[in-house]
Parts: sequence; structure tokens; C-alpha cells
Amino acid sequence: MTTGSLLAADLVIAVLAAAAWLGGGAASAARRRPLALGLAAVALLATLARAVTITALARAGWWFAAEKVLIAAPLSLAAVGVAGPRLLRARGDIRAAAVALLFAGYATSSALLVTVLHGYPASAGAGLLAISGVVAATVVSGRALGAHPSRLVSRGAVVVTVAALVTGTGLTVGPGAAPAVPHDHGYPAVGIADEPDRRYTLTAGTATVNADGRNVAAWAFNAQVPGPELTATVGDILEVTLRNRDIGRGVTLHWHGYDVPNDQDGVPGVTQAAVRPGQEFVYRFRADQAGTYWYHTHSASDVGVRMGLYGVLVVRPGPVSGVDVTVPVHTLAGRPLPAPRVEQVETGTPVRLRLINTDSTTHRYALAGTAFRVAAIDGVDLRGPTPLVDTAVLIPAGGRYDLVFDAPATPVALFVDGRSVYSTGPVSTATGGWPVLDPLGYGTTAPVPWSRFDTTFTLVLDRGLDLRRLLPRYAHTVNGAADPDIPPQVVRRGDVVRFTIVNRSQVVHPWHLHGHHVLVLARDGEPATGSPLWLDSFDVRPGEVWKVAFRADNPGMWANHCHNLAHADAGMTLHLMYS
Ligand SMILES: [Cu+2]
Repeated sequence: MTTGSLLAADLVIAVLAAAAWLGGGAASAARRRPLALGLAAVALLATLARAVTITALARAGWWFAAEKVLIAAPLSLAAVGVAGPRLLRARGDIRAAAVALLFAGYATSSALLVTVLHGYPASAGAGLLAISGVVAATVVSGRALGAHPSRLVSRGAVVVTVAALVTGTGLTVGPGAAPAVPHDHGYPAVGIADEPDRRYTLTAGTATVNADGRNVAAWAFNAQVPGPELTATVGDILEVTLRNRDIGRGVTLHWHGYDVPNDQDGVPGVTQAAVRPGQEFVYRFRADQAGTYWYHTHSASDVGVRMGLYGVLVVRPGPVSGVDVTVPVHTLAGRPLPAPRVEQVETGTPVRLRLINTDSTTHRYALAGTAFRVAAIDGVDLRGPTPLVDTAVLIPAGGRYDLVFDAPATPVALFVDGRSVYSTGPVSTATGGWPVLDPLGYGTTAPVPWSRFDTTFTLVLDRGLDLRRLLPRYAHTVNGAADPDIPPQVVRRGDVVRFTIVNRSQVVHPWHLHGHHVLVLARDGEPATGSPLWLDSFDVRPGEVWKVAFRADNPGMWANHCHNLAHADAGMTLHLMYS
């Protein structure tokens, strides 16, 4: 069983236990003896089963089980300890066990709420809040059912509740008072003074475009989705003028995967101010990394990119030889955008397909009709890539894979999630059952260039209630906090930095650090064995633990976020900061 399915199973069992205890309490209050006993038996079994799932999760990593061991387990023990003996003694009137069963229900429910609303890290505050809720609910239920606890017990309960509530609230809010990212610099325009080799102008505006045969409203660069393809040769100085015609939410250009100087990174409120309607901003940087990249707005990025404010950036080492095409995949208004149609290619011609996933979720790509190699991932060439046949690749949100092959005499076709997007003729192959390439074991290995790390960080990805804004929201969190309250990761220039990313949520988080490529060291404790993988976008699936490293060689303030842009918008964004 994977850690991801263990997390899901534990959640289901916890819900079952809480519901059965509460149901048993209600049934016994209504003097429905067989039902009450049946539900109590289910509750007991589910509570015991949780001992197994919590132990297994703790063995997979403390991040997955902390609050379950420290808060849920003691509360569950108390539930069994109080409800069990009371049930055994309730031979005559089952109603006598009602308060005890309800207490067990409140205890397991509040432990469940700690996991669902608070998560990692476990805090004394969350534990105390949970206890105070249980005590208060039990006292209220007892009164309602006519149970008359002694004056001492009642006073004790009130004291525990008030004390737990006061300390709990303080402790919960306290650690969140983290230093927020300073958002008030003057944005010095440094850039490069040299004369540019390539000049482009991108004008952002609302537009109507054709998506899969239907006209839909879009936000577009130069009235097209995707925007114009920007190309350069290594060494070129690229100058891109961004103008905003009428996008009220503002626009910037972020060069996804391109490790530009910080002031060219296009993150509003961090490296520049958003470009408002009628304004412009000039980006200028040297194209010194060959590879497949893309650009997109980082202002209101979730809606902005989804509506079409993106395009391709390709930097080639020299003149194009053979067929070299980009295949950006995007879903606009729920419809896949068509990929460029391809003419018949002469047999033996070298072909490079630059696959780019510009959506917020993973896509599955399958190239049928030829053997191929994955020449590069996220713009960086792989070492010793071997030929693959009938193998699919998964590309995370924001990720790029370059597939290369020599054109065979027979047609080839590229399928994305089972749909043909590129073909040189009819190919009828069922690709759904193909195995998926694991890039961590593909190509020729090379030693990790560092033997020690100067700084280490751990990011635990989860969901939780965020109460630090006027409207409470169910945020996507990092270490229990949501943007802008996640403390920045502070590094010194030259540091070798290692960070561990743990996903204890139920959904995939495609992680994306700006300004740096990270070298993958290990996933779930298994070291990477293939070609060195320098990534800027990688899927951390539920229950996975990734270890990656990079050298801090690009000073500035960098966004470090989930590239499911709806998640980033809902709190899952922090910053890497040079001291
Ligand atoms: Cu995410």
C-alpha cells in the first residue's frame, strides 16, 4: 500500500469511527439498544483499525502522523476507555451509556477535525482546542440528557474548557506571526544595457479565439492563444516589451524554467509591479541556456494563464536541423487547443517534439509508431537517454519533455490523455495500457556534485483552515501556514541547499522553484539512479517525499510555489530569499 492510499484509508476509517460513536450515542439516548450496540461495535473496530493505519503512517514519516499520534491517538484511547466500561455496565437501561458514547464521538470527531483543518505540524494549541471542544460538547449533552454531574466535575469541566480555549487560541495564532515577505521595494530596473539581438512586443488584451471549433472569450498576447513563439539562439540578448491593453487584473511575464536575473522574473509584488492597462514593461536578458521553456503572466496567474496569457520560449544552440516543433498543450474554456498540424516528413529526418504542459494538472503523453528518446526534461539535456518503445510519459503542470526520433517510413502519432494531437498519418494503437517512464531511473547516472549541504528545509504540503484573513478559507498550506504567512526560506549566496518536500494531502502538487533548477536526489527514500535530473517542475504525489538540492547562485527574492495555479492562489506560495 502506498503512503498516499494509506492517508486516504486512514481518513475514511477516522470518519467511520467518529460517525459510529456519535450514531451509537444518539441511538442509546433514544433507547434503541440493538442499534446502539451495533454502532458501538463498529466504532470500536474502526478505532482499533486506526491504530494500524496511524502506526503505518508514522513509519512512513513523522510528517504524515504527527497530529494523529499526539492528538488523535490519546483522544481515541480516551473514547474507548470511557465508552467501553460504560457499555458493559449498561445492562438494564442503554440510555445510561449515551453520554459516554457521545463523549467518544466528540473525541474522535475533534481529532478528525485537527487532521482536516490543521494538519502538520501538530501544536499544543490545536490539541487544547480539540480537548476543550470535547469537554464542552460532553457537558452540554449531559445536561440535555438529564445527567447530573457533581458540582466539582462541572466546575472542573468549565475550567478545563476555558483554559484550553484561551491557551489553544493563543498557541494556534502565535506561530503564524511569521515575517511576511517584504513587498515594498522600489524595483530598480537593472537589466542589460547591450543592444538586443531579438526584439519582441507582446500586447496583452481580451480576445475571442477559436478553441476546438468554438469561439471562446480569452485573454491573449497579440490576440492569439498561445502567444507568439519566442525563439533565440544561445548568446542572444532578448528584449521583450510587454504592453497591457485592457487586462484589469494586471499582467507580467514570467520566464518559466528560465533562470533569469531576479529583476526580470516577472512576479508582481516581489520583483516588479504588475503592468496595468495602458502601461508597459521591458524585459531584457541574455539567452544563455538552450532548451524548451515557456512564458506566462504571473499576475492573477491562475485565471490569467487559464484564460490564455502564455506562450513558448525556445532557445536553440544553433540553426535548426530536421524537424523541430513545439507542442504546447493547453485547455481553454474546458476545450483542448489544437496542436500545429504536421506535414509528411521524409524518412530518416531527425525530429524533435518539444512537449510543454501549460495546464495546471498532469498530462499523459504517448508517442506511437516509433522508438524515441527523451533528450531533455525542463530544458536540460539528459545524460545517455536510451530508446523507448510503447512507453508513456507524465508531464507535470509547467513541465517540458523533448522527445527525439528519426522519422520512420510509417506514420507516427502523439496522444495526450488518449487524444491524438500530432500525427504524420493514421496510427491505430491503443496506448492506454503502456507503462509510464520513471525519469528517476532513466539514462546514465553521474555522482551528485555535492557531499554536504549548508542549509536544509522541509516543506510539508497539506490543506488547512486559514483564519488570518477576514474571510476564513480552506487553504492549501505549507508547514501549516498559507501565503502570505509562510516564513521565507533564507539562504546565503553560494550555499548548497537541500529541501525535502512532503505531500500529506490527497492531491498532486507540481512544485516549481523560480530562478534555479533543482537536482533530484531521492524520492520516498530511494536515490535517483538515472541521468542527473535538473528540474524546475515536478509532481509530488499524495504520500510522496522528494529530496532535491541546488546551489544558491542567483541572488534575489524568488517565488517557490505549487504550479497548480489554483493551489498557489489558495495559499501554496512561499519565497526563497537571499540574506
Ligand atoms: Cu498544489
